[in-house]
Amino acid sequence: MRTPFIVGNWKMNLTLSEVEDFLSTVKGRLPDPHDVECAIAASSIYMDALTKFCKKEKNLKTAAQNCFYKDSGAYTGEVSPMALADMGVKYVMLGHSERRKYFDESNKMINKKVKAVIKNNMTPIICCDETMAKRKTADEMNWVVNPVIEALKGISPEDAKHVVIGYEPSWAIGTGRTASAAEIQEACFLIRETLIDLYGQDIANEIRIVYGGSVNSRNVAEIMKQDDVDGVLPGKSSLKAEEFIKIVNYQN
Ligand code: G2H
Repeated sequence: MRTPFIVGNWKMNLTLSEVEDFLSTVKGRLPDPHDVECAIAASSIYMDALTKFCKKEKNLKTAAQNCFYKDSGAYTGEVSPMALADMGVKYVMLGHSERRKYFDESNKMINKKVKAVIKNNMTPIICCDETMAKRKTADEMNWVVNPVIEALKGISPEDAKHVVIGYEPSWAIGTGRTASAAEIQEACFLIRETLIDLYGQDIANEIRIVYGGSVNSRNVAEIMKQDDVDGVLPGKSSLKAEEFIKIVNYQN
């Protein structure tokens, strides 16, 4: 079945020495990867430090927070998916609500990035945003599933079964206001139903859906109990190594 997946999203935080402190604190204190798969999504400037650490510490995987959809060329300031893969990066987060909000990333662009990440043998963590306004007004099936449908356009069933979907209601991000376990399950169930429509039950059963939005060591266990929730994406609470260790060891 689906292995629980916990990805700390550091966003644009930490200095190199803080990254080194974090990694030395978590060393040897992460769960067995068969019980819980753990990853850190760091800024590209820390990919080298992180991938080197992860080669020794098999319980931690490296994730990038974004990348471009071309492998190389005259795209000043962008990060190549081919270069990330070459460094040993395993996952790339795409379409985080902060990318959509501050950098105008569209579903169309995210779809191109999903294809580029898969082409480079990495796994996309496709984030779909949901605003409170949309939840209140729009047709129930649209408020969270459209970004999933758009991001997966042209992705084969064989490739789709490896992707991770991140459900992140923007009203719960960095606000301290976590969605309730029932709200999270409701959205993740709708995402699963959409995946069934797109790819059939067997493939949909393999795809992991993770929740992000003010996750911490106190609420993680309840969120993880939900049927269609396969993991979490803690942001702020992943910055402190001791708190991250507690979150990933939620089963103990
Ligand atoms: C959502 C989450 C990390 P936070 O962005 O993906 O952030 O846990 O700080 O709400």
